Amino acid sequence: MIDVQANPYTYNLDPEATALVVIDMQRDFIEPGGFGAALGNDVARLAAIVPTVARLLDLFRRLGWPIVHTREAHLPDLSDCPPSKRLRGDPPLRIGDVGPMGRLLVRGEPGHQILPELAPKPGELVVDKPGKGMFWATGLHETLEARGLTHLVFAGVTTEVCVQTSMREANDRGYACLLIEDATESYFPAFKAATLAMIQAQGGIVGWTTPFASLHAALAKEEGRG
Ligand code: C5J
Repeated sequence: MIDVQANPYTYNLDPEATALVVIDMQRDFIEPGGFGAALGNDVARLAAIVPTVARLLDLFRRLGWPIVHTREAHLPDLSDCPPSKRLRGDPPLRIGDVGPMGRLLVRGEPGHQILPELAPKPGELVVDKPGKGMFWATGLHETLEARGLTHLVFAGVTTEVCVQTSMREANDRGYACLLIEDATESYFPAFKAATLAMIQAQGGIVGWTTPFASLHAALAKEEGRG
């Protein structure tokens, strides 16, 4: 096991059983003209973490450890999008409507793609999910179990929605979860801060958090071996 300095206390990472999970670093959430912007959000806040997520991906690639990328989106006929999700609120464009990056939050459209600088490489798992959580209607738990993975390092957007939902679901399924603080972001700074505090509270009730530098320092020895 490798000790990673973390909050609320040291995270014991299993080098044989750890995957990186990058949640929804899609154009639809991070670029102007996508789903996030249609909801009235300042997407520039999310773009700020791209360099740190890229460093995290590089680290896992150098180590040869598994990487999972998720994308939130729906089938073109929207049969996997509950009306309660599509009809919520009063945005100028809804899921499935045509925006500057194609139909919002629909699979195969330009906005569905992961940012080019974080694009998945061959051999990395790409999971399309219709919900906020990464296990709903994806079969991901079975895939991770089949590979013997027990430890998940999380990054991506948004902290309090898809990242937190996925991390809570993973925690309930028995994974030891570590969220990289500067590789996740929210449209709302207070929500990010609250999410980190919630995860750490009560002895790490949902898992652990740490800055990228702590993980990098802890894995430096492993990298030397790689
Ligand atoms: C949202 C996400 N915020 N990826 N999706 O609707 O967090």
